[in-house]
Amino acid sequence: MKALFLGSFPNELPPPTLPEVAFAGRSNVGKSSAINAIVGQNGLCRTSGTPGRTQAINLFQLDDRWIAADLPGYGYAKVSHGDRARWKQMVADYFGHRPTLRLVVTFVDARIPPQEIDTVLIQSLREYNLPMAIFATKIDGVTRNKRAAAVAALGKAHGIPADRILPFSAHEAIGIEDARRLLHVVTR
Ligand SMILES: Nc1nc2c(ncn2[C@@H]2O[C@H](COP(=O)(O)OP(=O)(O)O)[C@@H](O)[C@H]2O)c(=O)[nH]1
Ligand SMILES: [Mg+2]
Repeated sequence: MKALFLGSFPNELPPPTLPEVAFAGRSNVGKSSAINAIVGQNGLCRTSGTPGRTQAINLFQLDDRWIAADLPGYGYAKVSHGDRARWKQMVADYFGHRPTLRLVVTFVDARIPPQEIDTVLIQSLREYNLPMAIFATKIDGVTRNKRAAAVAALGKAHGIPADRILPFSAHEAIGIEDARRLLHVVTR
């Protein structure tokens, strides 16, 4: 996939143009790794072992045709009250004012029980009436015969049919082709 970094935007975004897909998830969930794997370019998004403090939306233009918006991670315990409020404001502005937004992908960690904070985000996406998908990432960390049950539990907790949750792993290249197909279809 041809990729062009459009910039890191802590405040105002460039005006909406091409069809856009947003990627959301808790800090450290594996979002940057997943975007890199889907785009096929390691190092496009910075990955790290320590939850970042990036409070900005990073935009990438892909195949001259669509835009990926990497939203700041949430749920990191050590951020200040002010940062948390800023995060809320930023994503509310974004979800409410991006007419080109075709899909919001929420990444959840397949290795741990469903997280309340993810339910909160998914519920707010519903309130904005935004189409959504869930990528259950780090699925490599779940024993093969327990993967279906893990996905079912996530679906039940977040109120999403299990067949709309994509098992994913950047490390073991699981779900990458399905993700590419989905993103291609929604940005057509
Ligand atoms: N086991 C496993 N670990 C992953 C996977 N994807 C990312 N990670 C690890 O999770 C940590 C955070 O990854 P990163 O992509 O920076 O997460 P982000 O904060 O959500 O952007 C890093 O240590 C990655 O190596 C995956 O598919 N499987
Ligand atoms: Mg990241």
